[in-house]
Amino acid sequence: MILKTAIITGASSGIGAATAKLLNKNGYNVVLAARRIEKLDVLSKELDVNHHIVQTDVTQVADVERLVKESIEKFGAIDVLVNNAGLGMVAPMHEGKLEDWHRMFNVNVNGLLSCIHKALPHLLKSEGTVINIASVAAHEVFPNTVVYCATKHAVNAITVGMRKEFRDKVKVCNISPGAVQTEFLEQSAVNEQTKQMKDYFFNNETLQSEDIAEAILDVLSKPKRVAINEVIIRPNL
Ligand code: NJP
Repeated sequence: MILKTAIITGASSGIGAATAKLLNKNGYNVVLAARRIEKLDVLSKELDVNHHIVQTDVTQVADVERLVKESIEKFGAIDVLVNNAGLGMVAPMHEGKLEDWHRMFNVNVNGLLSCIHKALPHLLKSEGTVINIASVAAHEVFPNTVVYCATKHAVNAITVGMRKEFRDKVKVCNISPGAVQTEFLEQSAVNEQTKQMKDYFFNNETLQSEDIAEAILDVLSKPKRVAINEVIIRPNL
């Protein structure tokens, strides 16, 4: 039997790692992409043989080209691209660093676009699926995360536009989580706003990475005639 192949960016922690495990357990070849190779090596011990690691910084086009090339060389096709690599910095705009704003756009938007651009010919061939990990911040704008919200609004626009252009050729879905207990807030500056958000994330029964991975598997498990284009998952609080 030919297994389907999924590239997962940001597979070294959180939602990406949980997705890699769940898809692999459910019969997918998984290609793990992230910068922290040591974390990918640890994750690989929990997977069956049908996986491949490509150290990838999604902001580097050459890395993304290599990711796609090695996925094809190893597994022959790309059926699923999970654009999950992303980060968010929490701060009011007057305290924000310009380099952080640019970094969020470079990873969350430009990196995602590089992955789509390089994988698209293969996804068209396989009639595959693109899953963009957007956010509730793709649909609402919150203070203290204004630039992050802008990046995720851009992701939403890309998903909506791709759905209109590709229709029956490539399925496209936004998975838009609320608060998920991951390393997400570790990147952020130490400030009052980050502290408040951490308190909310970790002192409540917010989402687990596995909840998001299950939603991704559910989207991928539908018959060809069914395209789920948007899933919003919030903590039940
Ligand atoms: O966070 P975390 P999540 N090139 O920090 C990777 C969205 N989201 O799982 O390169 C390649 O555990 C990084 O890998 P590494 C969020 O916006 C979350 O929560 O090794 N990869 C790591 O694997 C994001 O799009 C919440 O450092 C790069 C991964 O990204 C997605 O969920 C809420 C990279 C981040 O894993 C996964 O985040 C929401 C690069 N240049 C949306 N830079 C939430 N947690 O509450 C980073 O609405 N990565």
